[in-house]
Order: sequence, then C-alpha cells, then structure tokens
Amino acid sequence: TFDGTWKIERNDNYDKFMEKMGVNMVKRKLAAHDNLKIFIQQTGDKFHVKESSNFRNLEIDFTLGVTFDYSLADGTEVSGSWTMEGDTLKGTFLRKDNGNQLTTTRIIQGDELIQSYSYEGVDAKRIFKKA
Ligand code: MYR
Repeated sequence: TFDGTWKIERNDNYDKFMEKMGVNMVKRKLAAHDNLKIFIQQTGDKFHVKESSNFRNLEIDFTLGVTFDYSLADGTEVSGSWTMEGDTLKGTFLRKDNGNQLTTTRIIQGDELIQSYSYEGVDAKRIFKKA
C-alpha cells in the first residue's frame, strides 16, 4: 500500500532530469533540497495526495485512469493520469507548453517509496521513507 506520509530521502540523477526539463540552475539547486513530503491515501481507485515542500503545499485528488491537470513546482503545467499495473503506479503526463511526454512510476520497495521519472530519454529517481 502507498498509504502514509513519505519524506524524501535521496535523489538519483534528479539534477540531470530537471536540466532536461529546462529548469535553471538556481531552481535545480533549491529543488535538490526541497524537503518534499507526500501524504498518500488510497480509497479504491481514488487517491488523495498532500504534497508539501519548501516551495509549496497542495492537495490533489485523482482517480486511476482519469485525466487531470497538475502544475509542477516550477510552474510547468502538465495533464495526464495515473494507472495501476500490478503493484506499480504508472503516470503518463503531457506538458502543456511543448506537448512532450513525461512518465513517472511509484513503487514500494521494502520500506521505501521509489518514484521514477522519465523525460526525453533522461531518467531519475526520488526515494522516500516513511515519515
Ligand atoms: C501526484 O500524484 O503527486 C500528483 C501528480 C503528479 C504528476 C507527476 C508529474 C511529475 C513531476 C516531475 C517533477 C519534475 C520537476 C522538474
């Protein structure tokens, strides 16, 4: 289960990923230490997610397979949806500004939640532990 509060523990290739996304260096440096926390609560195919970081606090509700809009912390707007494949949450989002695809997955591995990101051939991971 993805339920619970997850606190960022470490990043893997996140700087390169953000660079590919077009995030400038100053913002990348801040984002590398954003103290991201996500609270996830799943009820059937519906998810309630609270996101808090040095940048912002926000709450999102989505249903598996249903498209929704989301703004990244740097203001980039995307639209897409999450689906569940086995134990993996798979997200496919399109950037509204250039139409490029961003894919992401969430999986629980041991006591960690691993979120992976892929954009234009660059992959990154953010690894969370239960808060
Ligand atoms: C959620 O489930 O938390 C809400 C929807 C998340 C969409 C995921 C979009 C990927 C975020 C990538 C951040 C990259 C910053 C340059």
